[in-house]
Amino acid sequence: MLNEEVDLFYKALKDTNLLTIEHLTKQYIEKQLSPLVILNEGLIAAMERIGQEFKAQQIWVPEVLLAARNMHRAIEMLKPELIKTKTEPRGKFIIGTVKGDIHDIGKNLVVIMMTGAGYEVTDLGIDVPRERFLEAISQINPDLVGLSALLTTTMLEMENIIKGIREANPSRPKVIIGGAPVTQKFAEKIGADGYAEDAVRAVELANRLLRERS
Ligand code: B1M
Repeated sequence: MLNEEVDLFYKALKDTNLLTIEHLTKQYIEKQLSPLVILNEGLIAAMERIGQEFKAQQIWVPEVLLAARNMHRAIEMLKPELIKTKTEPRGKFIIGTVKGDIHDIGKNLVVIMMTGAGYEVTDLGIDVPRERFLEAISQINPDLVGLSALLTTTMLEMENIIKGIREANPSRPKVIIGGAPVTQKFAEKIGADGYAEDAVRAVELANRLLRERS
């Protein structure tokens, strides 16, 4: 996507009028552009700019909240396109953003992509404590659990949750983690089964882990 096009998404994310992002997203869907290109090269690239402005204290939480609201709406519009490839049921997947963390845009994308790939997904939402993960795991008996964190402080909670999961059952479910501050090295350090950089890679990782298991 051209720089000028990313500018359009950036401006639409900052617009208080929800119609701006709706019109723009609709226009790009009608252009038959891949929904993943609209998402990654348009929306996520624009949101990264907003993150940089936030870091530099050029904008404040209300503006970031506005951008998040607009991003949610655009993702809702892309959702039918993103899950078009739905296939046979593959396995059960539980996901949540860990305790202390309320960022959910990336986690919601993982939900959409995993649903589209045929997983039966239970979304525990945001700010999810270890006990809630353990309770859901004992009720649902998932093949995979996904943990998302966007803060360097809350990513530490992932280790605590993984310890709880392993204490209950060392081999099941597989645990995958992700979120902006998370790395492969960190995943290895805390005993996760894998790390995925984005929602598409989360599906690839989940498929690989389940293949290796069987
Ligand atoms: Co927050 N925030 N925020 N924020 N926010 C960040 C994360 C930050 C990097 C901004 C910055 O300073 N540059 C910074 C964290 C710094 C740090 O810890 N090192 C930050 C901060 C500091 C905060 C507050 C503390 C601010 C404050 O109150 N003073 C506060 C914390 C609240 C809390 O959680 N307790 C806060 C609040 C908020 C809002 C509520 C205003 C809003 C969130 C709204 C919402 O989510 N509903 C918000 C936002 C929007 C952001 C930024 C700007 C954008 C995040 C985003 O949605 N990106 C963010 C800056 C940035 O990341 N560039 C920032 C788009 C999204 C698609 O990407 O979530 O990374 P992401 O998901 C990616 C991958 O990471 C991956 O897949 C997705 C792509 O496909 N992925 C997974 C995610 N989870 C995965 C799980 C997987 C696999 C892949 O497997 C299970």
